[in-house]
Amino acid sequence: MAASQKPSPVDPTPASGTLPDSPGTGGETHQTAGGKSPVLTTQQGAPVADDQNTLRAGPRGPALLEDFHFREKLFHFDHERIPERVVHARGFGAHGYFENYKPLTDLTRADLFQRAGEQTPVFVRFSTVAGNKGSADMARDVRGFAVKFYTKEGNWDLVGNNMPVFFIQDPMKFPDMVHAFKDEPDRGFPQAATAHDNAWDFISLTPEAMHMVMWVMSDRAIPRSFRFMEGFGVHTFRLVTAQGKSTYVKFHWKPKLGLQSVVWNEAVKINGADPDFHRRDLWDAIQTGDFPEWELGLQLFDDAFADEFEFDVLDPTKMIPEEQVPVQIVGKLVLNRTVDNFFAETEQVAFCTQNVVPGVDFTNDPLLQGRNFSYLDTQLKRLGGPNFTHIPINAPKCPVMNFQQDGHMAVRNPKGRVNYEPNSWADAPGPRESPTAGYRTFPEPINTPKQRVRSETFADHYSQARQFYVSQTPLEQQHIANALTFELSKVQTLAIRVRMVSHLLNIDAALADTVAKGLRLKDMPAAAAAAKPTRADLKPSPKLSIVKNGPASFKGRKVGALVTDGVDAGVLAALRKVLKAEGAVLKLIAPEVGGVKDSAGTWHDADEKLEGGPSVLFDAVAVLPSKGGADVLTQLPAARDFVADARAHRKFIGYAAAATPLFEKAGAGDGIDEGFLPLNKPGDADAFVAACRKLRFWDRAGAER
Ligand code: HDE
Repeated sequence: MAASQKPSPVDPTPASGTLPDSPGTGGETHQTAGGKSPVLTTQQGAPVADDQNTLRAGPRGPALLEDFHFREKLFHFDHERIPERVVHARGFGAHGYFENYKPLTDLTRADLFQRAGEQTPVFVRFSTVAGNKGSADMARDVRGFAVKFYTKEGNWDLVGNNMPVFFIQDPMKFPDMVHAFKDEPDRGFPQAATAHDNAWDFISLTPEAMHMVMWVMSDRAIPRSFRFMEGFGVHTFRLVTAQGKSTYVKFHWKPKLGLQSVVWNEAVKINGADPDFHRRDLWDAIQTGDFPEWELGLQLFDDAFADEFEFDVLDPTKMIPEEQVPVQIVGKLVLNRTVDNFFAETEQVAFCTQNVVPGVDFTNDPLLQGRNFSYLDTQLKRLGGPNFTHIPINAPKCPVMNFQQDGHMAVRNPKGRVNYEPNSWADAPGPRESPTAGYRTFPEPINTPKQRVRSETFADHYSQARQFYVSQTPLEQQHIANALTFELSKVQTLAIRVRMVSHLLNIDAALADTVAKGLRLKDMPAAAAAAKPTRADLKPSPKLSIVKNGPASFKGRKVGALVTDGVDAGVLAALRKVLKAEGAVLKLIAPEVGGVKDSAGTWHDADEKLEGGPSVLFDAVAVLPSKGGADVLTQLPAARDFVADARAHRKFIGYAAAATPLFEKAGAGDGIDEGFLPLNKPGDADAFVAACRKLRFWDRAGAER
């Protein structure tokens, strides 16, 4: 059997083409039940005759060591796992491009920003932080938002989060922080949750964390979708021109579809109904051609601003309100391709904050400096050697020319004799450095003693925490208070709860009071000692609220329609049409997964069986039983939950008149408010979808469940 050039079925991802083709089996095929299949081979390419039975001495005898196919198969299987990321283990990635709107030559020499309309390939990985690889998507947590730009002058990794600040100011504290947040070491739980003693013990002893705590207790920590959340580079970076001029920059990603989060009770239920809620959402959107988009925004400032700003721009627990330094939009990020192989791409992608390109530089933010060590270091453990840059997902898409060689799994091996420089091989001297084209570090003057200290300018821990809190709508403030109360109620040590409330007193007295009452503290503690008093004069920043920055339309959102046999054919058709025009999705939920027959006798396949499609999975719901169908639904607990949850989560509910008995049975009968919209005739669909653009009927009376 002759080897051919055709790739074998185990050929690596085609993404970058840096790996050689495996020889395969000469493209021979076999007729099988499923059609023509290529011949199965060992990793060495030898064709396999029997993949069902091990080689043994006689039909009932012992296995033989000689069975190279079995041993190789098990050996490979035994080594399938690599260490999961110590943080951000659970993630989901996709490919796309960044498109630059206009040349930014005056700001940076970074190649990707030089030409209007130029597209640079990217890979983006979203993640939760604390949970392990198998944890649920909707944990209350920060979301990672890591972008790898494959530029013509090397890979630039912007490894950000969906919150613009961080818990700590010094990288020395990162291992302590992560240890405290993750499952407790003696018991191995709780998983993917900070609602436990160790986490709040650490936080309550770390006043610098208070600003970030406000963000993590807000609805930002339970986003409805990766597509509806912002991203932030967090640290102050530098942009540097070809002439060496530096401008400070904070990077922002703004979702084109606006911001949206879920409410906590929904989050808890989503984790049960669909632990893959976020990854499925991104996968579905890309697969159906509804490509998620964000715009890249820059906050630009100089030393003069940095000097007069109330806080230190090197302090990663502080942000710069957009009202103070507006965000300038310079380009867009489009995710338009899901991965071919989760492990090869999403798992093996290695983001390193040290990956910058000429024109982008670091500042002395201590956390950023610490990260620059950690990310490179962690890949060695995770990916097994220094050649992880040879893996297609990590390989730059521009020439890589240097004399680094060998090591585990070296794939990109240079030819020829020269492996050092300088050399005197005139015919093929190999690459040499270029003082003009090469990366040049911004020559920031440093003249200061070496010491282990925390800068005085980092000492105000409460003012921006307060500013965040007072920038929220009353409902969002209530959610923060509820989240703090919930988390601290899971803390068994009273002293920790009390210590946290003493910090809240420095942020907002009413917030501290609500939480103290929610926890039923016997006495209000004294406010925590503060290095700097809280500034109450910082203006609220409306950009910090999710509700104030919602979408302009219902695009990208989902309606779950609960239907039965006899559902009004005209209403269903109209709803489908109006939602399609809006760019939203309709999913049909029925008592049986097979589907329903509408009033005109047309069959509709269901997307979900009722028990598998609770209302928490949708942005709005329509309850469209026929008269007879309503009798069936009222008997089904899942139908009652569908309605009761949608109502409690303040969703817009479209409904057929026949649904009223179900509402009564679900305890929602006398609570039919303006968030309930009739869907009795085709013309009603427009008003329903128009209402849905507001996402939630926040004015609904009664507490959220
Ligand atoms: Fe990370 N972080 N981090 N982090 N981080 C990692 O790198 C670390 C920080 C962020 O999808 C690790 O490859 C230190 C801030 C994201 O693959 C590790 C410090 C921000 C991701 C690491 C921080 C982040 C990571 C684990 C404090 C927002 C996931 C696996 C000095 C700006 C990237 C890995 C992906 C991952 C270290 C703080 C974001 C261990 C030491 C601040 C999005 O290297």
